[in-house]
Amino acid sequence: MRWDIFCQIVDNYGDAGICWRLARSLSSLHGQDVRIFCDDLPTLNLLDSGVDHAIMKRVELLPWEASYSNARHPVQAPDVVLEAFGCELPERYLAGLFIAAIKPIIINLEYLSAEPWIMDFHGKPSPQSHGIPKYFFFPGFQDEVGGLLLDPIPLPGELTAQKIPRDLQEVWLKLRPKAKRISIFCYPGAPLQKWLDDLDTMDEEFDILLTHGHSEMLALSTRKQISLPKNLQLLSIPFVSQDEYDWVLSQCDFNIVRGEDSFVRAQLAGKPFIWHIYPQEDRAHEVKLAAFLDLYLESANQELRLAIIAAMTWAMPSTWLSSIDKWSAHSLAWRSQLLEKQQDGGLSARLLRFVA
Ligand code: TRH
Repeated sequence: MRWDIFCQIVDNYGDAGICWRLARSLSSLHGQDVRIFCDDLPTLNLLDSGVDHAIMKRVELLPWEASYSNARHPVQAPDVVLEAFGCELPERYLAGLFIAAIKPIIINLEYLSAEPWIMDFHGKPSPQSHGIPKYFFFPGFQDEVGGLLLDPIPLPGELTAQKIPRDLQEVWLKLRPKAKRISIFCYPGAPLQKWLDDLDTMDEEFDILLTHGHSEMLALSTRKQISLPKNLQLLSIPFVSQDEYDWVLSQCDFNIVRGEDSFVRAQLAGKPFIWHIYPQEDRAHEVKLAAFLDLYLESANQELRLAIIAAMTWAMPSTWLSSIDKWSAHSLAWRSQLLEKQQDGGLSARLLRFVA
């Protein structure tokens, strides 16, 4: 079928990251023809570097305005229109759908949530005055909802250690063999400098991989550096492609991730992680985090539960790092459990079945 995905970039990279990953999955795994209309193509293009161009033929990246340029209407009416994260469709594009011979269906792809209430809304119609059928689609962890965007499923770290991505080879040479590796991808509001200072008091070596823009974030937040770190080595890495970022997550012992897509990728990497959830003023993010931890910690004993809740709420590493080995085992078990529950192909497969 033909899919038109509308991607409005709010801020950060996640809206583009999810749309791109979904488009790749629908085209390369499910043989669909996909067009992405995006209002910030440079961000989208930043993510799609390094992808084999065989699938690029099936995925067309277009500027937002191209969705209602006359040249394209109404000849190629799509079968499915996907509004990512509830972005509004351009009026003229919508008008073009009305005169299409066969009406598409519209899907409102919501943000990923572990909250139970989404089970009551997933797959429900969202009646529109224009009469074209529209449905809510909620990604999530429970069996009854839209599933997780898993593709491509990253291989476990030990299988991919050798092939170091070109853009990371220089940094990888600086890694110390005995040091624990931690990647950092969080929002500016995190107490990152304090967190690293505390980590430096542990008598263990840590190589800290700062993703794109985080060393600047640290420089801004650092009080006058009293002394050079004793055990930490701070290394900056460039913004790499999604698959290369997956590789970094798999090669680290611990990852700090954020938003939605890297949050799922960290779980698939099978390593302990901190999810720096996108902060919302009404503290709704705390409810979302608690809902996820309810699922994530279901099989954890009390000691591990307390350690992980402390870590996820930015307690200093010295208060919970002693549980890291148990957490490592737990995160591998969680990865297997996720893959087991999503063996139906996860979000893209469930989306296809729903549309069918
Ligand atoms: O960038 P984010 O903070 O995006 C967030 C989420 O989309 C959230 O739902 C939304 O409300 C908010 O924006 C506005 O985090 P996220 O979701 O992890 O998206 C980052 C994407 O960037 C992800 O696909 C991974 C990718 N990435 C790379 O491709 N290379 C890199 O080097 C890095 C650090 C990330």
